[in-house]
Amino acid sequence: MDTVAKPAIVTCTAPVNIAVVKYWGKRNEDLILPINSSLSVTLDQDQLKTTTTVASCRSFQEDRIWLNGKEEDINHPRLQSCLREIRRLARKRHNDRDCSVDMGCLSHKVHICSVNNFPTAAGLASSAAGFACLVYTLAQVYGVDGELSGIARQGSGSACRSMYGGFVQWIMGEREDGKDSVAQQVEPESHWPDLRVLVLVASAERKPVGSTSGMQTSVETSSLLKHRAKSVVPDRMKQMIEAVHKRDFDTFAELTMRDSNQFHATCLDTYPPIFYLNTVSRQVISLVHQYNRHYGEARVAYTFDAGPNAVIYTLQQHVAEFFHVVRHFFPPDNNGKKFLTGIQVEPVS
Ligand code: 2P0
Repeated sequence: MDTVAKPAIVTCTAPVNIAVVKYWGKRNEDLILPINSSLSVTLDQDQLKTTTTVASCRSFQEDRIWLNGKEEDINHPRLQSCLREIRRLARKRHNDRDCSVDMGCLSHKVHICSVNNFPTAAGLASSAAGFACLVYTLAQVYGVDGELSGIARQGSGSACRSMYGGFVQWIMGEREDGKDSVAQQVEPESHWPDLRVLVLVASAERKPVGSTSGMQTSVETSSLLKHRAKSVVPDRMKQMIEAVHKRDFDTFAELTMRDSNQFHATCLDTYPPIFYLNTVSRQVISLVHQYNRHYGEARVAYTFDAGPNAVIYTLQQHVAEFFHVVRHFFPPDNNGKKFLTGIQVEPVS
């Protein structure tokens, strides 16, 4: 009687990150090398996360992947890059005589299931959590550890930042092979315990222009993007890291809003232009500025990614009042269309 092959199964979760200095534009499309460094905050994975299960078994005939219950093409070049790189690392470890790596398992095919607990492709960094989770889970299956953000980057640029908690920078690097284009923790989440994040969902619809093609068109057509990458972001990264170190919310807030605004200005400067913000997004921007003006200081900051949903950074002591103000100006209607679902999320490790 033949023994039934039992799969080795590993499940992991990975959090979303929200950039306060945005990544937009690549200098190398294949290796996913950016034209500027970026900085983000990793969110609490109890609320916004990807969960990935990888099963590896000698009876599997081929690698396969299911995203949110639907089978997708495993031959997608970015998926293949991540699989190839993790397997290469595992093989290398084994050749370096690390016996914890089971060579048998290296020849096994994998089945991958990945689910998000938030709307995919609505500008909520789903690919970041998705590829970070995929790379981390594959690494567990193949028994590899160490610096993995350079592999997650090859799945989706912003994914490299989700490999760490707290405040994370993605250093653009200078090398052509991309080996120095990795993520690095700037501060752990415990550094700023009263920082809070609110996600205001203005629309859960799929974005009209995906980030990958959007930034490609911006690189080709926007002179503002070139100016931003060369002359704005390098200083802004230094100022942002300094503001985080000092827990200086006023500076953190202004830099965050300015950077979001400049990112959306580069989208408008792209030809043909890309519009990610909608009427509700613009109303939220006005509301935040009026609120801050009322108090004579920056108490809340908005930032928008490649979609209309607002992410609000604030401090614990202002959450209840600001949430009340948002509810007042954006009351929920019966269809849930008019308004914004608010989720409070904390930065995490
Ligand atoms: C960011 N975004 O820094 C910026 C802000 C969207 C706006 O990273 O082509 O999905 O996979 O590298 O990572 C979205 O870009 O693009 C993104 P690819 P990705 O978070």
